[in-house]
Amino acid sequence: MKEQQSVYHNPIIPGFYPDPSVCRVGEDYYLVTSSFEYFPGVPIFHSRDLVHWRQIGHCLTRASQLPLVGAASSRGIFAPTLRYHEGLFYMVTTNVSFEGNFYVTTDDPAGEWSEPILLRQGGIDPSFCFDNGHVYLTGSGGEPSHGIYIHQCEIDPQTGVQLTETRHLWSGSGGRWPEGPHLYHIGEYYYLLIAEGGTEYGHMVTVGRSTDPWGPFESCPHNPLLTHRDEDLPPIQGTGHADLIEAHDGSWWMVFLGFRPQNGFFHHLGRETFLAPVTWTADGWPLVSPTKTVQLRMEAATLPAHPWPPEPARDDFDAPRPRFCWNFLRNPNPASWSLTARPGWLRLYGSAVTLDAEDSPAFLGRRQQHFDCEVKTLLHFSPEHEGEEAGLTALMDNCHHYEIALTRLDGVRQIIVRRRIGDLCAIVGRETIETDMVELSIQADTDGYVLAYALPGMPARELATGAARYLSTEVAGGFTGVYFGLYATGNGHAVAQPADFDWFEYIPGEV
Ligand code: 6LW
Repeated sequence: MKEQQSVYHNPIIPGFYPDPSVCRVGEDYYLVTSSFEYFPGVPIFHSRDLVHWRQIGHCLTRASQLPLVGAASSRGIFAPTLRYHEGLFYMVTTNVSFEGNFYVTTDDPAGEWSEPILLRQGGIDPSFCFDNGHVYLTGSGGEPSHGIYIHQCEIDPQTGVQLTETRHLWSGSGGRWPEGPHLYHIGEYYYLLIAEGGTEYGHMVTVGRSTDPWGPFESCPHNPLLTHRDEDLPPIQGTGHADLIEAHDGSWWMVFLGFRPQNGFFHHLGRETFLAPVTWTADGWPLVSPTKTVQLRMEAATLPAHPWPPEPARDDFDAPRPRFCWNFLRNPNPASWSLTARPGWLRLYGSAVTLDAEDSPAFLGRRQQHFDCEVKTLLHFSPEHEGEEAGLTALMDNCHHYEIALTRLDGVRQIIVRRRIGDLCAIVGRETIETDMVELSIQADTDGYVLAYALPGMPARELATGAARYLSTEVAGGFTGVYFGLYATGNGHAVAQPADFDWFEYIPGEV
């Protein structure tokens, strides 16, 4: 018999993994999160204990499911909902840059998902509730100028066709931006769990209930169920956008997003996935905790622990497909990268497009998931023409990133560090080098980044630093978090030679 754990740690999925939604199939749990302008989209995770998650794929792996050409940063895919019903998984979400609300289905969550089925109902944050032959599509709609509210219609799950008009359902408990709704039929009530307050420091989870799926909904007397808006800034803020789940042992849980401010007032890892146990009051309302807050170290009995083997720190690029942790920016040009052209290396073919564009530069990146960590790569690149560049970046969005790169500048081969912070862009470190083989590294802590390089057989040389604050949500805005990326660009023209990366290491520190 496996041991129950009495302690677990939040966030359960660190780094930019917001708007979590969870479903259960027997003793298996599946979870999805938002992905915005990154491709493939909507990462999907598997767990056996709700605490330990491992990624098993993405729901949106084809451009036909996920058009992102020209999508602005923090647009693209907003909050998804994952549900399982009679042998099929349904993932419903919004591509705010293209077709709006749609869903995809599969019988194998680790495999390919269907082509998108478009939904007529507008707004964001769509969710399905399967209920005795009815399928309710609940979402957040209205107009910012006339008020946002939760709305709903009934659909045919085979075709997506809307069977009823969209109706106003609930405006929440009084907070701004009622959104992220999920409807559940539990016992004699329909519970409508929503987020209010906006996905920043005022965020909260609230609930209403009704005996009818169309309402009227009575607001829970102890709303909000969860909020950190009245807590000291560190360690957790912005908790909201939750999804409720009954575990196979009958215990109840909630996954939700939150963020961890650093040094006072900023957070740069994005909104992360958290977990809290839920109990029920005698009069049938869910309760997270009497304080309405959660901790990083949660003292709670969980399902029997089921950890997964840790991901190896080093990616040797010897598989033909990128590992699940990797993402492209928007829809990558298939000719911009290869894992087979030079076996055992990632090859990037730089185009004119730079990291500054809301476009698809030659780029492969993964989330920064730990405040303290180090990333390293071995680059082989011969910049022939002025401006040709390849390197390693810490990137919040197209206007906020730091990079260390091998380039040709003023007719000479150089290693540079560039800081791009909003309208300010400067090369803040540069050294001439002879070789075309160089190890690049970025060392991160809660304050910022140290960008360094090492020539073969030589100790590393620190070239410049960058403050984490300028890659934070408070500075950059938006909904995402920092990525570490490998990239190549000709800064206005195509690069003559490909950039080859032999390996990449992500060495985590403490969560
Ligand atoms: C998400 C919505 C939200 O769709 O942010 O403000 C959006 N809250 O619930 C993107 O995560």
